Amino acid sequence: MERTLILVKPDGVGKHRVGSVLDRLERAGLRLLGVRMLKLPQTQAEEFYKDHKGKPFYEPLIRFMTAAPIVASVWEAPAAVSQARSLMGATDSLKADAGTLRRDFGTNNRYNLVHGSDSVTSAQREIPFFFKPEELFTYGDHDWNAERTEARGPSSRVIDKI
Ligand code: IDP
Ligand code: MG
Repeated sequence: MERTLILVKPDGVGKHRVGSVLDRLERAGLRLLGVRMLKLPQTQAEEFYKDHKGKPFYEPLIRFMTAAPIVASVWEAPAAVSQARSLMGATDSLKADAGTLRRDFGTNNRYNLVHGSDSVTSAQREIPFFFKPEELFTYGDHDWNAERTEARGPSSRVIDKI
């Protein structure tokens, strides 16, 4: 199993597309392990994007990412990193394939709606920026129905209808 970090960037929050991002990941079968909204502090943004320091787009990228709240989330699937990157599309929203999040809701190569870890190693570095281990959940799809599952046992009450 792989884990990946997905950020709905400030433009995605401002465009009311948080639900669209989470919805596409959920529908594709990735499992949500944790989610939170925050305003990215300057120092954290600089550290997060430190590999891009010195590039012409670095300073405006930091200004963009710290300008308004983001929504951070962690997802799990057998190939979570590449699956999420496919759903996102190419960095430049204008060049991303039709049907991808960036093409459908992004603006250009800076304001591109979402961040997704580009490798398992990146995900392992990025996830702790936003989540403590105990803030990520391990659960089964049917855990919510524990009462019904127990009811199937020989000595349990059967609750089919309320
Ligand atoms: P990625 O988000 O698709 O992995 P990166 O190359 O890691 O793309 O760049 C990080 C972020 O920096 C992009 O998501 C985008 O917001 C911004 N960015 C990348 N290239 C450019 C550019 O050429 N102009 C403006 N912003 C850029
Ligand atoms: Mg990247």
